[in-house]
Amino acid sequence: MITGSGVSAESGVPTFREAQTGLWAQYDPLELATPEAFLSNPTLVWEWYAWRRELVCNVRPNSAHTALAEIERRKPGLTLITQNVDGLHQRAGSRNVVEFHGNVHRNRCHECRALVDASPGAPPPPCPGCGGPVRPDVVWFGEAIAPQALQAAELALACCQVLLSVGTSAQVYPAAAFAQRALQRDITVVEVNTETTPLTAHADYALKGSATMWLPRIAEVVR
Ligand code: BV8
Repeated sequence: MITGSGVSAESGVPTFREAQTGLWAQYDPLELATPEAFLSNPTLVWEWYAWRRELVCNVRPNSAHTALAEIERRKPGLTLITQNVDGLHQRAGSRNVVEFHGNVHRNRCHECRALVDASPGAPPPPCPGCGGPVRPDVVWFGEAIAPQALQAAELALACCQVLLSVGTSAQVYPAAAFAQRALQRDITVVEVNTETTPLTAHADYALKGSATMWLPRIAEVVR
């Protein structure tokens, strides 16, 4: 299972490529979600994540999130690899979640990577351990995926028979490579998306439509 921001869309969380709203409409997420943007303007990047964190805290998981948690209860071997940083899968009850791009509710030191408690308000003080700048514990463009997340995702791919790709534009790597690698290994790939993506033509089953339309139905037939 791999999910993208389309799963959270129906909870009211803008997908990564949708225009940000309000003050943030003038910024491109692909540019803000980078170490360069943080180092050149830490306050701006911190405030963007504070806005996203608050937005996510004020929404609820939707029926796609709860259907995925139900599928995991019926299929304990399910691994949910999510590109989303909003924590909504865990709030819906999913347990075996690989946060491939981190989690916006955690903060860490940009230098020593130690997790740091920081209030979501004003930009945080320097890292208490090494004095480095504190930033959200997410993976930015140009940064490597955390080794433990990469290892967990590779393990899941190594032993999976069906890969469900839900609500992702399949354009961000290395996450997008998983479905492609699954197809090369004769793993059945099912895509759920409201639009066509680079994966659609290659998937074994491309289910056009929303995550909240398809995932409860899939949960119904999973025994
Ligand atoms: C790295 C956290 C190397 C931050 C994010 C080839 C190989 C390797 C790397 C690259 C490569 N080519 C390019 C790269 C570099 C880059 C990359 O992929 N760039 C893209 C733009 C081409 N990748 C990286 O930089 C990665 N790191 O490669 O490091 C390295 C190695 C060693 C040492 C140093 C470096 C890191 C990428 C991680 C970036 N961080 N998030 C944050 O969130 O602020 S990515 C970000 O995009 C989000 O996590 C988001 O989830 C993710 C992917 O987007 P989607 O989830 O797919 O969202 P999107 O809006 O695109 O699409 C939504 C989809 O949902 C749409 O298809 C829509 O139709 C659908 N939808 C909408 N509503 C619904 C729906 N579907 C169903 N139901 C609905 N209701």
